[in-house]
Amino acid sequence: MATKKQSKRPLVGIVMGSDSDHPIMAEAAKVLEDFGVPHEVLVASAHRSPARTQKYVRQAGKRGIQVLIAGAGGAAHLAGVIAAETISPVIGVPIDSSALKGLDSLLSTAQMPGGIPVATMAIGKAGAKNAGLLAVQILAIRNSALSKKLQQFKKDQASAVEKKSRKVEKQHGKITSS
Ligand code: RP5
Repeated sequence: MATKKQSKRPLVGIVMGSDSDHPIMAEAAKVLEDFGVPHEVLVASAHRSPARTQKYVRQAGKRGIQVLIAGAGGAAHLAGVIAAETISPVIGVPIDSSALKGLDSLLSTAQMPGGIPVATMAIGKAGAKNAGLLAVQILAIRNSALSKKLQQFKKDQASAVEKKSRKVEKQHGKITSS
């Protein structure tokens, strides 16, 4: 069922409700690639292919998947349906694919009843990127190499802000406290 072939056993499963979600969910896959985390990517819909979704999630844990990322738009039940079938952490990404621009997906993904947690990210690409990062952070709890990579990522991100600030300061004059 997995669509992405990798040499190592995948640790993260990225599921999306439709191939139209792929340009957004590719952001999560990119983060995992950057951190060298083996993962798989597939389309399975909570509404259009419920049996496929259930089958995938039930087998995922047995195959070594430790974290699941689910992206869906509209009446977005995918993350919740996946969370109902697993004890692994589930990260939900609301996709802005409907007339309501993702507010519907955000609420459908976040407003889970007590007992079935879904870690819900921001709407769209930022949410997908953060889903990838959160998956890395979860795996890093027991993986010191990943932990070091995350620390370096934070440092690089902070340096990038300083670099951008220097450009802006050049135009407007350097502030004394930076
Ligand atoms: C949702 O419906 C999918 O996750 C997607 O965001 C949205 C639209 O799907 P398509 O009609 O583009 O396949 O289930």
